[in-house]
Amino acid sequence: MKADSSTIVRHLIPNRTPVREQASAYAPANIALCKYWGKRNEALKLPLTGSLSVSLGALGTHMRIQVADGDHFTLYGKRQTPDSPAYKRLFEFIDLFRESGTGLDIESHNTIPMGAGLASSAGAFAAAVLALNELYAWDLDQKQLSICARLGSGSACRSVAPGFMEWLPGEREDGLDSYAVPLTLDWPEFRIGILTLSKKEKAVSSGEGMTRTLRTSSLYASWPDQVARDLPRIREAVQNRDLIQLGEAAEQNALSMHATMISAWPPLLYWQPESVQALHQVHALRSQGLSVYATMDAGPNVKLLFHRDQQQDVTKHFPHLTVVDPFVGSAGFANAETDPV
Ligand code: 2P0
Repeated sequence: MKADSSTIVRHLIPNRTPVREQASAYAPANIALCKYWGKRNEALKLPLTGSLSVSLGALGTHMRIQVADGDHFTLYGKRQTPDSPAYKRLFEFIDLFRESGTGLDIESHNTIPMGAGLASSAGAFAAAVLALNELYAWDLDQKQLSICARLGSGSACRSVAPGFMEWLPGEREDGLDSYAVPLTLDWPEFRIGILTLSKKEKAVSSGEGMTRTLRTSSLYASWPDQVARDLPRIREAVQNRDLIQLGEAAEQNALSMHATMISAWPPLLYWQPESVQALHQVHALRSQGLSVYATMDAGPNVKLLFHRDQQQDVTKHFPHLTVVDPFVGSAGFANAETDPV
């Protein structure tokens, strides 16, 4: 039998009736240092390659799920209508886990803007799974939580724990070996700077973008080799807290991903003039001796990687930078708060 999301979920969760009245959870967004771009199975969100990310500390999703009469979804304090894309996508996901007839009132607040290439869906689906795990008292382990979150959005599997996470792509058709594992270490000096150049919803979603790239870009054939080269370099750099090795590999990996996007048809040119300008500025700063590197996702915004002792110099050149300590602000999120019945 061909595996689908609902059979995977049935395999993972012990019950489909809530045990508590409500539960809340927080999950940070994450930024990939080695990117996930391309799926081997679209329905199960199984990637063609591994990827490696770092969480975004206090930038993520707070979600509260409460048993209710009927379904409701409030996002940023605004009630979403059942025909809105955000409502449909969330409840389609929730439906995988619940008995039909259980109404849920879901309140979500993202601390990062949606749809701006900052992967807000990763924190959202991870927070949903963490909250459901409490509401239904499933007691899933981190690997199972990661698999469940992946079914909402691939990158969400890297948001069920803070810090550096590596997504093992797996080989199985049912995807039960495709999940993220933490690289258990901290790196107190490591900082991410987010240069928000546009908060506009992107025209082509990541999911659609990767499908298009896979189908139409001849450069995509080189992507798995690029990842095979970059992923071990990035993993090793994280383990050795080597910013230069990490920055060089991460920047090349991001630009290689964009090369495959740009060569897709119709082209996926997420870059804006401001994005290119920021990249040039990063290169100019490096030539002046500053260790600062750039990465970009499926959007125009540029993220900078640097050490905290260079923060002042970096923000002098990028005054609107949002600086994130990946290890601050997400403490305790793995233990979601709950209200017992
Ligand atoms: C990443 N991105 O590794 C890559 C880099 C965007 C560019 O993961 O289709 O929203 O839901 O699995 O997780 C964004 O992709 O896509 C993403 P789906 P998702 O962060």
